[in-house]
Amino acid sequence: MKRLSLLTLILHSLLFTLHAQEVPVPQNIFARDIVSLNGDWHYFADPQEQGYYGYHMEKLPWGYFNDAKPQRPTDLIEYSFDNSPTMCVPGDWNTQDSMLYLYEGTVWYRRTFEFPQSSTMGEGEGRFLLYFGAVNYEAMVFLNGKELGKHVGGFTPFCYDVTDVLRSGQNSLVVKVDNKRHRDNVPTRVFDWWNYGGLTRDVLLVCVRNTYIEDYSLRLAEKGIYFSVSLNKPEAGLRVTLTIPELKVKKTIETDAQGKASLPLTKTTPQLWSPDNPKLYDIVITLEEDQEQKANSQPSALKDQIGFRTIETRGREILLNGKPIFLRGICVHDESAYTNRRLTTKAEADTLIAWAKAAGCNFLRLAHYPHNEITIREAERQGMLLWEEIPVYWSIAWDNPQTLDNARRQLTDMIHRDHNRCATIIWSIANETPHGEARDRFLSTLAREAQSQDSTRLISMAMEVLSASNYINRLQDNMHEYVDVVSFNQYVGWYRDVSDAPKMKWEVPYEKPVIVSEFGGGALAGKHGAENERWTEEFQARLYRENLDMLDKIPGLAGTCPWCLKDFRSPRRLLPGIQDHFNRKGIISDQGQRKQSFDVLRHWYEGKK
Ligand code: GCB
Repeated sequence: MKRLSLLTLILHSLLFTLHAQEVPVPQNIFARDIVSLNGDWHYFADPQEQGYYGYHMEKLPWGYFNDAKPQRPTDLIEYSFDNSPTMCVPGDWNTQDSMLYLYEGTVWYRRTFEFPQSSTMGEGEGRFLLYFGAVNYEAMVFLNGKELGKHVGGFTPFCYDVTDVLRSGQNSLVVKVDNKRHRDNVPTRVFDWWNYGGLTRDVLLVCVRNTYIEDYSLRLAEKGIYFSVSLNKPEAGLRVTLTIPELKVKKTIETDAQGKASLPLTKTTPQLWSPDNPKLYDIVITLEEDQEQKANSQPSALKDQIGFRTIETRGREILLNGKPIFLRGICVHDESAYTNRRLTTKAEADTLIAWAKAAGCNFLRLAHYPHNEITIREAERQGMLLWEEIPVYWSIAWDNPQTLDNARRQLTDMIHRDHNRCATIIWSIANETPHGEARDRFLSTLAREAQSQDSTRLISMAMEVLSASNYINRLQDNMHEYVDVVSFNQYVGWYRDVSDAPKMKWEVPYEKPVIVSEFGGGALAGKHGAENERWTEEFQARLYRENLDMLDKIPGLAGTCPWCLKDFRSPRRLLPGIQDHFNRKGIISDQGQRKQSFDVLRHWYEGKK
């Protein structure tokens, strides 16, 4: 009996590995031939993971991923997706089911779908990819009972080739999602935001040809534009055509033996993208099919909108398109206004961007992990510069090579997803990390990785300031060598005495631009009182006035990002009647009320235009 089940297990795992494979996420997924698998998914919580492990913690071949149903009256099956409630995907589970508000553990999700969904789908040559925009934190994906793989990291997309696992008729897609916090994860066990669990971004079935454009890049070069493209396999001699109608560009190039091609367009001078002129160009990239496919198919066309700009530093200045710019920023979490849940729609992204613009901002720090791609695209359309970040936050397990691999993968995936988005000017590799050799090794590896993946943007990280004496703060961090912009967080007036700001002096001994990546304090919207009474709007407004005066004196100040745009949920914020699970450092409340600090900031930013 034992032997038989071992054999079953071996066969089972062999089948799993034979049939599906994780593949790189194709660039610009929304422009592909996609079928949405969003909508209502059945779900249930499984705090002991009994749908995956037996009572001796052995893996179960008959786990919940089989989506089994009793066939005979005697059958014992102690779960049922069909009879479980549904929740909306994309979305977090915490705000959709009050029982799951603070839940951290495993939830099983299932949806069924018909395949093919149209008469042409699935005919002839082609592959099918299953795409997840983000699943927090660990996802195990099963299609028709077969395990496709496991993905770790809550904010970046991933994809499986499911061509051989799809079946015609009804398919069952099951995802085991686990958002338990662990010391060795990225982020680690403690962080100041809500640990929203679930299938938080889109789930899509993507139809591609056998050979398809996996990635492409268009950017401003020293002269004109530089275009490069790579296929999903090393196929030579395939013709790729780039069209930019407004610039009268139509050029065809051929792939080399690695399935790559590139082209400098030296005579093309696009208008430059900037917050004042967020000019985007429609582009089309087509891949001519190989001979076999040519006969019965149209060339596949990929459409995108691309902006062109440069970003660099000169001494202590940041230059956008060659001109110094002051980054009038603000920090924000990937959480919707009013409903206060994981952001999932364009309208929700637009609200946050509109609020930031009303406060006079031209720059958003997307804290502390990669945000929804919708926000990045909307920011690009609306002329909002961006800082993107990975969740290397506070005290990561610096000595664990797997933790480094995890962080590196999140960084690479973020860069891969957004490298064509001109709004993004800074990749941030960390936030408020404790100084030390192991940390320096870890972070310098990430900085070098970001630099090698993308030399067209600036690298930064939010550093911590260790005060040298009571009223002199000197920034000292070995990581200064590895970043292009020196950024630091500081909470003078909040985590230290409220009256300190006017006395404080700052020293930044590096010949690099400086961004104050956080400062601020809490206030409950509508609570009024004296300027020295904590939690009042008056207290927060005073803190803003004094901090802004203080920061203005920092030599090389090239931008500020107060913490933060909107009150956001955090399980660390417990004070009843004031916090109630919200970090109250927003200049706007969770219900959209502007606090007095909003006007203080807006006024200061007026003077920085
Ligand atoms: C910080 C963190 C940020 C917190 C903030 C606070 O330094 O970077 O994630 O939410 O302070 O409110 O204390």
